[in-house]
Amino acid sequence: MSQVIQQMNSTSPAHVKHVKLAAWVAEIAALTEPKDVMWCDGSKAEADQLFAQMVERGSMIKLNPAKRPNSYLALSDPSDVARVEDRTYVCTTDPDDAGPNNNWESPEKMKGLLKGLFKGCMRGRTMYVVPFSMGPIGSPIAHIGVELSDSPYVVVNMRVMTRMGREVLEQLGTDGEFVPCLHSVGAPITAETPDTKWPCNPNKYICHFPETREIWSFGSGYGGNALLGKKCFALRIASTMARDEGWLAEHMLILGVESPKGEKSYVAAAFPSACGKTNFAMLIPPTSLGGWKVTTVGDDIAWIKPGKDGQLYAINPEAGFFGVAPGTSEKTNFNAMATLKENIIFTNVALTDDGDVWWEGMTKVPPDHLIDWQGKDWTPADAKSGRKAAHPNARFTAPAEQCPSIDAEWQNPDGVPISAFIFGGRRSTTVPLVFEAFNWNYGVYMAATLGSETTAAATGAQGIVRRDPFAMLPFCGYHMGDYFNHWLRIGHQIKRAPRIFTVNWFRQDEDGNFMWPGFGENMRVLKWVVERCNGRANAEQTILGWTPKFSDLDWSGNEEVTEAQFNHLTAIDNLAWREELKLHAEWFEKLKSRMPRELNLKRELFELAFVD
Ligand code: TSX
Ligand code: MN
Repeated sequence: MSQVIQQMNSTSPAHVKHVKLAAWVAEIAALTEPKDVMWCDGSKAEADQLFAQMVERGSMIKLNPAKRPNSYLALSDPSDVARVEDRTYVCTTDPDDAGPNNNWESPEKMKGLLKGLFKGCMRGRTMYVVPFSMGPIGSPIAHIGVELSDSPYVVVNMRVMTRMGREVLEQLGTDGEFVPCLHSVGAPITAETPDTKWPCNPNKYICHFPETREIWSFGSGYGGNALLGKKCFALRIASTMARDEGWLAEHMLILGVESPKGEKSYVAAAFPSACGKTNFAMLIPPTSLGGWKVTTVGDDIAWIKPGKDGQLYAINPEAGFFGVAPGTSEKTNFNAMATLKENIIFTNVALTDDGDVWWEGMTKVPPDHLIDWQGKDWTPADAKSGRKAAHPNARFTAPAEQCPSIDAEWQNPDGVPISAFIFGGRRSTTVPLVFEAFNWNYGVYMAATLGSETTAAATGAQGIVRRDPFAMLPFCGYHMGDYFNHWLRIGHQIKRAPRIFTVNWFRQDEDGNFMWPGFGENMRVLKWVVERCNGRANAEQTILGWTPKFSDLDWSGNEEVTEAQFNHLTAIDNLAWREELKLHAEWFEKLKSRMPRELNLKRELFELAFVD
């Protein structure tokens, strides 16, 4: 095994030629006082050894290899189950640079506070050095990070979610640029505080320093709080890099659409949470449409840069899927279920008696007995009292290459050319099934006012629209008004701008029934979208934009939607839109200090148009 374990105070291993990296690792080791430092090479042997250690300590359960080969289950502390937005900070010199969309503290004060928390915080633990590339190694769109973490769970997850290890260190060379990402669960092992199965600290800080491009995360071992390549780097820090350098770091899936003739188009799409983004990224079209195919480039994040030809090119900076398990089934996402067959890390799902996993929505009928995500016995009787076997935010960590629909170009270092952007929210009223913006700036308006209704499960209250512009509200590392300006500017800079569409799979009738069947049937909409881009689909002009008439979609094999239903589903209700525009005004008011004039003007134009 090529890993190097060292005692602290000794120098870096011989193969580490990057002076700045070696110095930073030594500085952090001196601050956090781990019992040793391990430079991760990213090998399978290294991961196997870490899994074995975690199984021995009770931090992971090895699943039955006959059912789920090379797969593990981690059950977290009940206090550490999701991203902690109220503990997430963007630390800029000027508070207005962080904007009202972020918690703010000054870099100086926050660094001081964090240095206090990190002092000796890794005592008794190993500090892992995890070099990782967001995007194919060496891609002109990719960037490198190095995470220092005292969590072996983080290491094995980073190995799936990023390109990680020795090759990245080689790519860094002697002076390559990297984003330093410091992470600790904040639970030193002492005589009074022995190790636990899921160490964490009730005092959590997820801090970003965009001006120096650094990340410091303390107290949580879960998901986006701890896997720092994902939301912290690939979205919050990268969005500020993108603003400064003229590209886009977006909370978007990327999919390929192939026509029966073999014509390929790529689409990037942003949806707020609980809209089925991963399901859309892995959609299986109805066979009745005659050979249309959807392929997956990514399910969560897109880094998009203008190419020399003036088009936008996108890469998926990740190498895996960190998806929500509950609700995933062969019916809702066949490709995801196939991806999950082996080599998977599950977190907070339930354990079956035969050593496999289960979660709500996986099968219609639950098993007779389970161990739930808190390690307690569970039977279907518990479902009746509302106790869930899997945590609603339970996750799978899966290698992207195992996805049957993975796109042939998903690792292309130059990215894939984007023909269309799609923005979608969960709206029971007002927003029609699909429409195309008249131009880039109208599209930016629609994305800037994107909203999604809270589901009863999340808040207890149904039907309240939360604004989530570009699905980026929790992930934009700077002022949202500046972000809108950046999007407007990009539109001027590129030669062939992608067309921009709004979709809504979730409109309901008066009785509260979904009017659109969704899932694979969304291919009918996606086909119209790509054919609009290729100049082959008809549309009707409305106040909102271009919308399809019933006859403009391909209904081959359709048994679900009548023309009358479709007209209901795509109707534009002037009264509802006048109310909607008032909410847009309230929303823009919150971003006033940096709000682009262009978007306020567009809002007023819509207001005039909707007064009949
Ligand atoms: O993921 C979803 N998509 C996108 C799929 C490509 N979901 C699940 C959202 C929760 C994460 C959807 N739910 C979609 C959808 O298009 N549409 C709906 C609403 C819906 C739910 C159930 C039915 C129809 C629509 N029908 C039956 O249950 C039979
Ligand atoms: Mn996401």
